[in-house]
Amino acid sequence: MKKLLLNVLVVIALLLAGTSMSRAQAVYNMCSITTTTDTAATLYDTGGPTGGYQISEDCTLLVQPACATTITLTFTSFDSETNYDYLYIYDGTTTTDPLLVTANGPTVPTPSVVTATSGSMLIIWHSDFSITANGFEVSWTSTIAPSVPPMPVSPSAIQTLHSE
Ligand SMILES: [Ca+2]
Repeated sequence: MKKLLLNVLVVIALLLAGTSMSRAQAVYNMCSITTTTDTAATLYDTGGPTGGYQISEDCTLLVQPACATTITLTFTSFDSETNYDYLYIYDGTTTTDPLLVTANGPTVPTPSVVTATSGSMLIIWHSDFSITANGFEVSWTSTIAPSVPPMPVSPSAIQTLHSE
């Protein structure tokens, strides 16, 4: 019986550890990485939270959290040169996948919150050869498919996990 209690405590501890891990938010600038498996993060233009972007930037960021059923991206701020500097958000891994939103100009796009359901989100940024602006701040969160059955978990199942 004590062993069962210990096992239950171990499972609870693992669940808590998982929760706190998914709460730790990364912060990136566009063009600093090309892929990420982060379930949640904040993304700025190349100038970061305080600076604008530069001319002639072309970058992609593929967001692919493991087992993501949804990835939801929210525009916190947006400011680019109208008609020339764009941020595209796709539901998938390539530009042939559904385009969720295109952002350009001095305000956040409509819709300002988009959700990818393919398991991947492709973010593409382009600025042309002249004129820059303040850039953007976006952030995403994910819904992850459960990888183990929810409670109740049998003691024998926990033993199996431990022996692996
Ligand atoms: Ca420009």
